[in-house]
Amino acid sequence: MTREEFIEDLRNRVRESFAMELETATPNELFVAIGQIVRACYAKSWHNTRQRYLVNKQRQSYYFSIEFLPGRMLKSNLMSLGLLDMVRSTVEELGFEFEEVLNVENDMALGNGGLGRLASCFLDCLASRELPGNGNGIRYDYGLFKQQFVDGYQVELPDAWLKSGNVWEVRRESEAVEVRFGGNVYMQPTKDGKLKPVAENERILRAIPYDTGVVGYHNDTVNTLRLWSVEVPESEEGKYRSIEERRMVEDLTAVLYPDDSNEQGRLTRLSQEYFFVSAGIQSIVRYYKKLKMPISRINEYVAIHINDTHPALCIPEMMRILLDEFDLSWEKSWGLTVSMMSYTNHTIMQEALEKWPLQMVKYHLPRMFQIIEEIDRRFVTNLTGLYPDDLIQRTRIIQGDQIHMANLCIIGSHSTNGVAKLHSDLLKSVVLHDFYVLYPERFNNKTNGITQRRWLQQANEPLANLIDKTIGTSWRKEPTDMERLMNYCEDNEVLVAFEQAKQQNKLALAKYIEKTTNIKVQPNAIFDVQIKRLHAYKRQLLNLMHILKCYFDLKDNPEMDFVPRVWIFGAKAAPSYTYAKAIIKAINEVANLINHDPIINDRMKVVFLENYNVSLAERIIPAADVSEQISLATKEASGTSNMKLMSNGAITVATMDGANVEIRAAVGDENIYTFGLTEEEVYRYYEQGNYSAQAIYDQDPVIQRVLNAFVDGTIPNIQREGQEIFDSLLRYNDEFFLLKDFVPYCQVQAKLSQDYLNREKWQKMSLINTAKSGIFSADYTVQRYADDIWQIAPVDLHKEKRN
Ligand code: HBZ
Repeated sequence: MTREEFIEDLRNRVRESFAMELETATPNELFVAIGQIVRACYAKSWHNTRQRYLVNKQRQSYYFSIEFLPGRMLKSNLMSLGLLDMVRSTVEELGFEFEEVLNVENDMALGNGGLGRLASCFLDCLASRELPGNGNGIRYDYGLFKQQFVDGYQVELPDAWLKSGNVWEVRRESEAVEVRFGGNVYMQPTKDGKLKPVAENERILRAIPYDTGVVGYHNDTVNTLRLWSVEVPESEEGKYRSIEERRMVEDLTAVLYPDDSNEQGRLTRLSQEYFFVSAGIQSIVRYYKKLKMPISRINEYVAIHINDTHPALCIPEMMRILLDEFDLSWEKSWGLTVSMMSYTNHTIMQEALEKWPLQMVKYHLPRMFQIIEEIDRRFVTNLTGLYPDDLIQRTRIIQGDQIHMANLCIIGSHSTNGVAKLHSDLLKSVVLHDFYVLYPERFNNKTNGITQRRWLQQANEPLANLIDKTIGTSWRKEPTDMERLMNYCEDNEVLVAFEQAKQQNKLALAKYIEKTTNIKVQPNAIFDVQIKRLHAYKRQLLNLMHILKCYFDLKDNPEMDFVPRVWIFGAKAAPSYTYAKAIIKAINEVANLINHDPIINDRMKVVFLENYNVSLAERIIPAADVSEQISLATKEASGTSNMKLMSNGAITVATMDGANVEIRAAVGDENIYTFGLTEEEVYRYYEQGNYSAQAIYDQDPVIQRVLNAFVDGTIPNIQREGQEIFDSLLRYNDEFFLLKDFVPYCQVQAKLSQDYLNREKWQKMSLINTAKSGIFSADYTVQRYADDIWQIAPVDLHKEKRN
C-alpha cells in the first residue's frame, strides 16, 4: 500500500463510518478507521491461509486456553504487515499524534497473568513461523478488572473493553454450535443390542464464535484465535422468559475469573470450562468432516493442547463425540483421544490444582460425569495387580467426592510438560512423581519463551534500531542472532549507545510516572522493577523489606553514599486475596512515607503504578535497569517477565527458581545477581520441619526494625494490614522463608548498587543480557511443541504448487 492509497482509504473510511472529514477526526475515529484498513489488508491472507490448510488437509494444532492476553493489536499488526513506519509517518504528517491513536485501543485483557500472556505469545509465534496452530477460548464481555488505588487500597472496576466495539473480531454466525447442560442421561438398548445414551431435559445454549486474525510477521500466514460467546438459541427462547433467567445464561461468558491460582469450585467457572471446550471440540470435528476422511484417522489431522487443567474436559468431550455421535468403540475412541491430547502444567502450588465436586459435575454435566467415571474405572482396573494399590489410589481421577482434573489430563493425554527445566524436574520427582512412575515417556519439558516482536521490537524501538545498526536485522526473524552483540562487549562506542537508548526509555517512563502519579523520579537513578501478579510466593514483601532497610540506613546516616534508586511496582491482587491486598496497601504507604521525606532528598523513590497490564508492561520493561525475580525457590514454575526484562537489557536479581536457573546458565554468573535458598534447602526445611522465623528475628536487629515498622506506627496508616503482615512472618512462621533470604538479598543489592556506578561494567552486563536472550524466544519454544508434541509443520508451498 502506498502512502497515497493509505490516505485515500483513511479519508473514505472516516467519511463512511463517522460522517466526518479526516481533518476533524479525533484519535478515536482514526483508530477505528486505521484498524479497518489493517483488517482489510490481511483479510485476503487470512482467507488464503484457511483455504491452504483445508486444501492441503493440513494437520493443525488447537491451543485451548481459558485465558488469552494479547494486549493491544494495532501496532503489532502494523508491524507484522510491514506498514508501521509508513502509517506512523503519514498519520504524523496529517497532523495527528500517532501515540495518541495507539492509546485509544483498549487492552484485550482476557487473562490474569503469565498463563494467558504465554498463550498469546505462542499464537504470535505460530503464525510467525507459518505453523498451522489456532487458539480456542472465551470471549468474556469483561476482561480482568481495572485496578485503582484509593487511599492506598486496591479497588476493582469492571473492564468493559467491548464498549466501543472491537475492530479485530469477526462474528461467525454460520459456525455457531449448541452446548448442552444438565438434564438426565439414561442408557437405552438399540436394535443391535448395544446401549446408547439418551438425554432428556437438557438446557441447550448457543455458542457463537468470534474470530480474530493472528497475523504472522512478514509472511502471509494469518491464523485464527476463536473465542466463544454464549446466547440463548431461538428454539429455546420460550424457556427463558424472565430477564433473570436470560441473565443467568448470559452470565456464562460475562466475566473472566480474576483469580490466577486459587480457584474456588464455582459452578459458573465449571460451566465456562465446559462451554468453550464443548464448542471448540465440536467445531474441530465439524471442520474435520469437511476433509471427507474417516473419523478413525482424526488423530492424524488434529492436535489439541490443554493449557493447564481448565480445558481438561476436552478429553471426555472428545470421547463423547466419538462414542455417541460416531458410534466408535470405547477402545478406539480412547486411543484416538489420548493421541490427540497434550497438557501443560503451569504451577505446583497445591491450592491451584483444580478439583471439582463430584456432585456438581454429575448434576450439571451428566454425560461428562459418566465418561469420567468410566475412564477412572478402567484406569483402576487396568493397573490393579501391576502397581501398588496406594499408588493407584493416589493417581486415580475420582477420589472421595472430588474429581482431580490434573489426573484426568495426564491419564487422557500422551504428553505432560512443565514450563522450565527446574519445574519439569520437580513434576517428575515430587509433584507428579506417581504419574512419572506410570508413564515416564509422557513427561517432558518445554521452557517458556516470549515473543521478541512485541517485547523488544515493538516496545523498545530505540534498542531495536540500535541492534539493527550494530549487527544487522536478521535477529528480527532469528532471535538467537542477537548473540552477535557479544562481539561488541568491549566496544565503548556501542556500549555508550546502548546506555543512551536505555536513558531515552527511562526518560519516557519518568514522564509517564509524573503524569500518572505526580511523583518526580530521576532518570539517572537505578530503575528497579518488579512487575507480576501479587502473590505471597513471589515475595514482593521481600523487596519492600529491603526498601525499608535502605530507608533506615539513610535516616540513620543521611550523609552516607547512596546510589539513587527508583523502585517500580506493577501488580494486581485477586479481589478475594486479602493478604496480597494488605501488601499492596503496605507498599503504597511506604511509598508515601519515603517519597515525602526531605531527608531522603530524592535518593529513594517508590512508585506503584496502577492497573498493571500488557500495555503498561510495554512502557516499563524497556526502561528497567534491574529485574526483580525473587520468588522462593521451587514456587515460580517459570516466570516470563524475567525473560522480557533480560531481553531489554535489565540485570536480574534472582533466586534459583523457574527459568531464572536457565537465565543464569545463559548469561553466566557474573552477569546476574543470584541469592537465596536453593531447591534442596527448601525441601530440607520441609522434611525436617525446623525452620524458625522467630529465631532469625530474635538474632537480627535489622530484621527486627524492619518488621516492627509494620506494627509500631513507623509506616503510617496501616494498622490492620501491618499486623497481618507481621503475623504472617512471625506467628505463622514465614511460609515463604523471607527472613531466611533477607540478608543475602540485601547483600546482592548492595553489590549491585556499587556495580551500577561502574558504568562500563554495568553497560557490558546489560549488553550481554540482551545478547543472550534470543534462546528465550517463544519462536523456539513453539517450534519444540510443534516438533515433539503436536507434530505440525508449515504448509509445504512447493508441494501445493506441484499438486
Ligand atoms: O504461568 C504462571 C506461572 O506462575 C508462571 O511461573 C509461568 O511463567 C506462567 C506461564 O507458564 N501461572 C499462571 O499464570 N496461572 C496458573 O498457573 C493457574 C493455575 C491454576 C488456575 C489458575 C491459574 O486455576
